[in-house]
Amino acid sequence: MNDHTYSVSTDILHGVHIKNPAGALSTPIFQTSTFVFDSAEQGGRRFSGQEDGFIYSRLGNPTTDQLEKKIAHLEGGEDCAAFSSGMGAISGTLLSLLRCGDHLVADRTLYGCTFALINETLPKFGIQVDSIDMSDMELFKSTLRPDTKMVYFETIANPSMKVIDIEAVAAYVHQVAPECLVVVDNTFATPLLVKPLSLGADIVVHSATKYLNGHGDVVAGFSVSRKELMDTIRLVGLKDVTGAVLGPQEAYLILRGLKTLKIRMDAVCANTLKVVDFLTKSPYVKKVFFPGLESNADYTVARKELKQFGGMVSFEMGSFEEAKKVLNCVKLCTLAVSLGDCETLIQHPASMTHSMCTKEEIEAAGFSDRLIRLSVGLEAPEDIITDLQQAFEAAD
Ligand code: LCS
Repeated sequence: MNDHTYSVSTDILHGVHIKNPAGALSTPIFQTSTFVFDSAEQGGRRFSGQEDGFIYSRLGNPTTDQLEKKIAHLEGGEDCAAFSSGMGAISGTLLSLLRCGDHLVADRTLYGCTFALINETLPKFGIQVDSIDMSDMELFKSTLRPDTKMVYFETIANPSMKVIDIEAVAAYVHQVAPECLVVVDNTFATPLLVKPLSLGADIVVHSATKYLNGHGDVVAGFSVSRKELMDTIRLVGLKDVTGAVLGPQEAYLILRGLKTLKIRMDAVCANTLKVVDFLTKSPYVKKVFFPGLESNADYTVARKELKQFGGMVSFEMGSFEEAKKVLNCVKLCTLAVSLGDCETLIQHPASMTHSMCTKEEIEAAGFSDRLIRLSVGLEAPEDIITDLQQAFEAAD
């Protein structure tokens, strides 16, 4: 770690001091599954933790290790574990720290697979789940129990973009339920918009498939927290339960993608404001979901919590058929799930990313089958807007 306090752009590049073999500027890809010991004694010392050093790539790899240090630094955590997907990070984290009989409170607006993990899989293992609207602080306070073990939500929720007050939730949880861990999925915001750990969260998880990598060529995830929790997450959730280890090639690509995170996020946030302005004025659009809109119920929280409002926007058309037609009529926006890539991606949550949720669960999560989700990319914003306008007209 460096002694200087750098601005974010510099910090991403230089905040963690890394010395590569042979003076290489970029991190080499250590494409190896295992590491050679000098002696049987050394192998024993490494396994017992008496000596630092690599053993086997499911337990650690130099390329991945550098990436983990960078992400821990960016999120302000003591340690980070890299996983082979966001779902790997989320399931590895939750399954490391919860056990049969534990009580979990989760927000009801979550990425579809996370929603399914929490509401369908965890109860099969005897974990009691309350899925509620955590924006309602009174409801949250009456749902949290002194013995609740975990609270889970997304900084900017997928796909309704709601923003929960991390600081208020964490302060209340730590006062009322001392053993309870506050886990926040920071995928949509990235540490550039908010650092949940600095607001009192205990663990941050990420799908690095999105903005952190940013180039649509990697599936990856992270869990970041204090050392003591990360030891458990790494040794149980990553090593034993999921084995969902990130490969060194992917780690290299994320290290490369991270170098431009700040300029990508700034450009995407600026483009999104223009696209949102167009959407709010469009007669074809019935409702826009974006944290930076004053009409948004969470606007005050979003202004307080987020440095910028992000690159994700959802909007409702008049009907399901119209929404589908818009998706079939776009020419520049790319019809694909995922988000946070250089290209603008457009998708239909009810039939795609959240298709595992029932109609009632979708309604409870605050959206409908009329909703379209846009991940604004790095194209010129006027081109994105022209494309949406022609798709709206063609779908009418
Ligand atoms: N957390 C959030 C907020 C997500 O949006 C996703 C994936 C995940 C976790 C899981 O990450 P993965 O395992 O895919 O790396 N979200 C997707 C989406 O909205 N479209 O496609 C995937």
